[in-house]
Amino acid sequence: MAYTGNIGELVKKVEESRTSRVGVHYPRMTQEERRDVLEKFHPDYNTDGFRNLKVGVNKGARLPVEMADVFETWSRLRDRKPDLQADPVYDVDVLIIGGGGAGAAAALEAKAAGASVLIATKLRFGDANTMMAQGGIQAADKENDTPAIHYLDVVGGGRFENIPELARALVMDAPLVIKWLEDMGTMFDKKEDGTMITIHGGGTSRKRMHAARDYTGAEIMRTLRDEVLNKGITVVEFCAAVDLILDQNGRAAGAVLFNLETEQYLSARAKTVIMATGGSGRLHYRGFPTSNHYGATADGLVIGYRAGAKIIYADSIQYHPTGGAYPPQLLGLLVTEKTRGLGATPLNIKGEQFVYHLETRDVASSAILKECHERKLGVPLPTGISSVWLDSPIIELTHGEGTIERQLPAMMRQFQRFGVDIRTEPMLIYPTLHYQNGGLLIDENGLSTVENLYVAGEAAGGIHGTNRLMGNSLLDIIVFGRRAGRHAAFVSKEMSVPAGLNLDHLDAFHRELEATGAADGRVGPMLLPHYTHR
Ligand code: MEZ
Repeated sequence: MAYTGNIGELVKKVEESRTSRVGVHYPRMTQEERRDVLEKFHPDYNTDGFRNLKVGVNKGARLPVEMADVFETWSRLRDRKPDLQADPVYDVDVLIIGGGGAGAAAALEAKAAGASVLIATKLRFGDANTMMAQGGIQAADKENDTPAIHYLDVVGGGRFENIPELARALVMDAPLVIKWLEDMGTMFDKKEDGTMITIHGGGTSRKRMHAARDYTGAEIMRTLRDEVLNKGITVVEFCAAVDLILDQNGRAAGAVLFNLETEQYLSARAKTVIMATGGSGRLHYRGFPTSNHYGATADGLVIGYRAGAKIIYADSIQYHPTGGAYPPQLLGLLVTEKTRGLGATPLNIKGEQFVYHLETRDVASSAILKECHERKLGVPLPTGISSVWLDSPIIELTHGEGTIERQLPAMMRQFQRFGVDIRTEPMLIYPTLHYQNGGLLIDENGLSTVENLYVAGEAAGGIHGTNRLMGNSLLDIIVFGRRAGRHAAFVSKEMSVPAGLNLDHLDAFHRELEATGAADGRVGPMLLPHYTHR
């Protein structure tokens, strides 16, 4: 029992109300109530944490301050431009930057289409947010469901801001993606008769979340990584892209890589480039803790933007309602939404539910912030923060003993390490910085606004509008990774070797920084969080 003292006393309120909550659904909010709680409590609606970009193609756009700061940075190559006319260290058709799920999926499709492929990744192959996604991947492949219904959920959840063609591509490819993964060896949870077990996530109107227990991302990444290695695709690890190389026509034609171990700069020439560098949670917007991987420092956004790629909805950040709050070692770590999907309920200090357990993430997070900060009904923690309960033991009462061990084994172990048995004790949670809803603007093939530069995964924007639903990220990395890989390979086949390689866009960007005084000595991309021990 990790809950002692005051918290130990407060747990009793949760226990007292538990049986009265089994099978009873707290009312969902009306659209007006949702709008109201978002406007008052969601961090994206608080103008304080934003500023306008002073330079680049989206000059004037509103960005979180921390993101604007990394966008407005000097290139690492400012005083040390490599000789691009010399033979490049790597020379391929398709250069993929990033070794998470999107990069791996893109590599497999590009290779299958006959292209020569290189994956360059900042850390180790598979060290990425894909690995850390837990609860599942959405696809409308059951009889009571269709991609059209999935589409309505996606755009409703996205506050109707999604680019329709991208949302359409997402849902239409989804059933095929599940089959593709399964054929490669991903082990999804199934019933004894072989049908997939699917459950709800926040904001879904059908049970379409396919999972591998609560380590779905790790299982998908395992499959993809094995397949990439089996296909003999070259992967260079600990090599971060620090800037894109363009050709004489302004098309993407490679990247300058920085080897983190040897500290050498290497050039990679390519006919096409796929940016699959992931998100930016490690920028810790507004000081929030994050569920994100260590490498999530917005690198791809920074170098893509410098090369002229447009961004969309970069001011839209997702705070996952259920980040760990206590014990302190769990602060910010993901408590998977599958926990809510199985019926766990958010409760205040009185043991009272205050929000329907499957509201979308933006609404659920806002309701928690309201409970803690306006209604002052959060559970005060010895660490000085306020939190709310997520009543996990109710899952056992609803679905039967053993459900948590079977369906949430990773979650159970994560809390058990610190003395909390989530089968009998509720969790303490608070919103955590989870996802960047926007990113570099793409089309249905993953093509950015810079010719021959593709983007897939969290670095891409427009698919999810301003609020992504659970399980649509593991889906989008595969959908747009595959689309980008295929298209890039196709384009590469039609092209001759790019000529006139240059880094002239850096000079232009630096001139803008100089003229506006925007950079203030900062160098980017960041590559590792500022608290890294180097
Ligand atoms: O899509 C996600 O972000 C996801 C699966 C996270 C989770 O809560 O498990």
